[in-house]
Amino acid sequence: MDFALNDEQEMIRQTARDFAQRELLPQAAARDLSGEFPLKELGALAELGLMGVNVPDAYGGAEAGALAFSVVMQELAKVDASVAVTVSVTNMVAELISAYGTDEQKKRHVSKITSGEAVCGAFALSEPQAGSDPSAMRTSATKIDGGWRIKGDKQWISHGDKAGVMIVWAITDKEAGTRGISAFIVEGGVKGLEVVSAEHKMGLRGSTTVQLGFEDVLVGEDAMLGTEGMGFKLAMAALDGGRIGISSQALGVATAALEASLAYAQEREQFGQPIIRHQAIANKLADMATKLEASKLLIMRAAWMKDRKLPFSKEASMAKVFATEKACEICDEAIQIHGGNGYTQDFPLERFYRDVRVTRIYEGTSEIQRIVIARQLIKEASK
Ligand code: COS
Repeated sequence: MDFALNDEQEMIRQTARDFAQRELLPQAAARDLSGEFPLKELGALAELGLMGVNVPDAYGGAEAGALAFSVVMQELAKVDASVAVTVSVTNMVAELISAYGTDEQKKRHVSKITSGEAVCGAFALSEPQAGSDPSAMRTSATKIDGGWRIKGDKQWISHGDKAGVMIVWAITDKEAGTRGISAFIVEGGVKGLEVVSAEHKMGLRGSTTVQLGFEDVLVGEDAMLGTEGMGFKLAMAALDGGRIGISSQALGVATAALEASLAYAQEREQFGQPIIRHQAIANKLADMATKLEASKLLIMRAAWMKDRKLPFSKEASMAKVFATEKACEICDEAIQIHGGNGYTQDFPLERFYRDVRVTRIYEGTSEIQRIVIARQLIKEASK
C-alpha cells in the first residue's frame, strides 16, 4: 500500500495550493459577503488546466486522474469552497462529455470548458419535484425534424446562469421509466433558456444556484450525449465521480478548520496557559484530526479505484457520507474551540461552518449515499 502522492499529483497539488493562497485567499471572505462570482479566478484556473484535471490532454485537460482531482479540490476548498464547488461540477461535466461524447462533441464542448471559454459547466438534473429521486423528472425532449425540443424546469443548478456548456436531462420516452431519460448538451444563452430565479443560500455565496426554465429550447441531433435512453445511467456514473469531488471539498474545508483551531488553541490563553494545554481542548483536536485522516483515506481509496477503472460507486458513497458528516462535526468543534471569536466574521470559522453544511445535501444526500451503500452490500452478499 502506498499512501504517497506521485510526482505529478504532488505538482498539481502545489499548483492548486499556490493559486489558492495567492489568488483566492485575499478575497474569499469578501466574496462570501458580496456574493461576487469569481469569474476572473475561474479563467485563471482554466489556464492552469484545473477545469479538466481528469480529462484527456487532446481536449485541453491535465489528464492527471481522479486522485489528482481530489487534491485540487481539497486545496481550493481549504481557502474558498464556493470556487471549489464550481470547479468540481465543471470537471464532472467535462469528464462526462469526454467519456461518452462523440469526437465532435469533445472537440467542441470539452475544449470550450478546459480553455475557460465556457466559464464553467453545469449539471442540470434536479427539478422542483425531482431531487433525491431524479427519475421523477418532468422535463421532456420531443423529437422534431433535425433535433429535439426541450421543455421543462430545472432547480438547484449550480452556476447554471454562468455556464457556457450544460448537460440537461429530459424524458424522451414517458413509458420507459429511467430508461426513457436522455442527456443533452446545451450551450448557455440558447434561445428559450431562462434563469427563473436565484437561491439565497446559507453558504457558498460566491457561487450561484439557480432555477432554469427551458421553454421550447431547440437543439440538434448532435446534442444528445450517449444514446437515447442512456441518460439516467450517465447521470449516476457522473455523480459517482462527483461524490469524490464533494467529499474532497468537505475535507478541504475541515482541514482549514482544524489548522485554524490548532493555531488558535496554541495562542489563546485561559487560566494562565494556552487552551491546548487543557485536556478538553486537546481531546477535541485529537478527535478532529482522526476524523479528518479517516475521511482522507476513504476518499483516496475511492479515487484510487476510479483511476484503476474498478467499480467505485459504493466507495465514493462511503467517502461522501463519512467525509461530509465528519467535516460538519469538525467545523462545529472548530467554532467551539474559538469560542465567541468563532461566531464572528473576524475569523473564517463561521464561513466554513456555513459552507460545509451543503456537502451533506448536494450530489446526493447522506441518506441517498446510505441507500447506494446498502444496495451494494445486498448485491455483494447475494453473489
Ligand atoms: N452507475 C451506472 N448506472 C447506474 C448507477 C451507477 N452508479 N446506479 C444505478 N444505475 C443504473 C441501474 O443499473 C439501472 O439500470 P437498468 O435500467 O439497466 O437496470 C438504472 O440506473 C436505474 O437504477 P435504480 O433502479 O437503482 O434507480 P433508482 O431510481 O432506484 O435510484 C438512486 C437510485 C437512489 C441511487 C439514485 O436515484 C440517486 O443517486 N439519487 C440521488 C440523485 C442525486 O444525487 N441528486 C443530486 C443531483 S446533483 S445536486
